[in-house]
Amino acid sequence: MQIISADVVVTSPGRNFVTLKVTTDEGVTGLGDATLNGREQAVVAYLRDHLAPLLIGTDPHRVEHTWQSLYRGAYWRRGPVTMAAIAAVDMALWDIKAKTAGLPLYQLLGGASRDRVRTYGHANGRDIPELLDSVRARLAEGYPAVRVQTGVPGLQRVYGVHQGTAIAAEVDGMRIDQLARPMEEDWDTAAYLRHVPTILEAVRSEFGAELPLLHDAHHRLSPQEAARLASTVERYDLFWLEDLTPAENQASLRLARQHSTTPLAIGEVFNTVFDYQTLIDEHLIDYVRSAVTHFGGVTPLRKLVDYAGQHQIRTGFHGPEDISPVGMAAQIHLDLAVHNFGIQEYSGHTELTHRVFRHGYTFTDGYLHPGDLPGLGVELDEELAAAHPYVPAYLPVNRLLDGSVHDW
Ligand code: CS2
Ligand code: MG
Repeated sequence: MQIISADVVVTSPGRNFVTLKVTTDEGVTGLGDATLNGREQAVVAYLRDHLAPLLIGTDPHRVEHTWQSLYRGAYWRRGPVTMAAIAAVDMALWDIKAKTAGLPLYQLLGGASRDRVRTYGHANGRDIPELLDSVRARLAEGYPAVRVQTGVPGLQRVYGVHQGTAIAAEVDGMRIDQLARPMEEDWDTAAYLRHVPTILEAVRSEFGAELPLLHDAHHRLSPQEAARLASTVERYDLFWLEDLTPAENQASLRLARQHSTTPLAIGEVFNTVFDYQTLIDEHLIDYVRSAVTHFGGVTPLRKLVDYAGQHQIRTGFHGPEDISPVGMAAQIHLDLAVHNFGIQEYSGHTELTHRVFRHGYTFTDGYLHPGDLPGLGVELDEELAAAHPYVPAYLPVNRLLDGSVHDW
């Protein structure tokens, strides 16, 4: 079997998605997700101009060899653009391999280790009453766990707070056609640190002590602030506290670990195992977050999961709307198969997105299952995809009250 074409499809059914479609001389095709929110076109160029030509004429079954060739052959390694492009190739080759075998991907990854995949949904509100209503809505949809985010008193626009549906084709309340320039959000860490305990206190008193609660600090705190927050919220028994501090400096998590037993999750912006080494070797985290789309694909992510598992660290793959149904399908197969599974983030997608990417995975009463279609189980409606062309859109930027830029 040989690859005869590798085509990049960019579509925007409410938000931008980048998909690689690999076709073989035997007519078997494979799909891969290469969506990098806010920098999509950089990955398109990397795929279209640099990787696709190298794939023509190669054997799609040589998944490991192709991954190593693309990673080592570039000389320049790592980084979100490179690893998203390689991820799309890797997913597509696994899709082809599993389709050729007539098996769903999870069967090639060791088979099912569980019956279904537990998820968590996003609850948010500008204030606490809105947040409580949003938690009720997620529970009514069957989510067994909920991430809680709200506005911060005194701040106008904060990450993770948008009105209306949980399945947002929006970024923090803005439609994609309103993001041709980065939306400005504002931030005040002191106000945020004062506010978080009141959020958790309100949710715990309304919904009780047993509901698994998650909160995302979104890379905004210094190591000292992170340690203080992890310690302050310990009494609320969170399922996890996410992205406490920008963890390029992995050692900075030591302080939080010394001051709290609150479970920590990190890694949605990490793209190789080297981003995690200190965090895993010193057990500074409890969950690894990288999505298959941003970590170079199924091949490296399953290796990371095994490495993390040696330290009793579990998975919590990133699963917002900007992971396409192709990337989501790939990680649900992994979720079902790996032993040290933790939880899967699942924001869902819009109805139009589900029509562009017809998929075999199911979401029922808060649990996912990849289904048993051969391969990833996803089909791309290229005609419908073409009807929704790319829309230039940036992620927001964060500013402190003095106007200086801060992590978003
Ligand atoms: C967030 C993401 O889901 C999460 O945990 O951190 O929504 C993140 O803001 C987006 O994926 C950025 O594109
Ligand atoms: Mg996050």
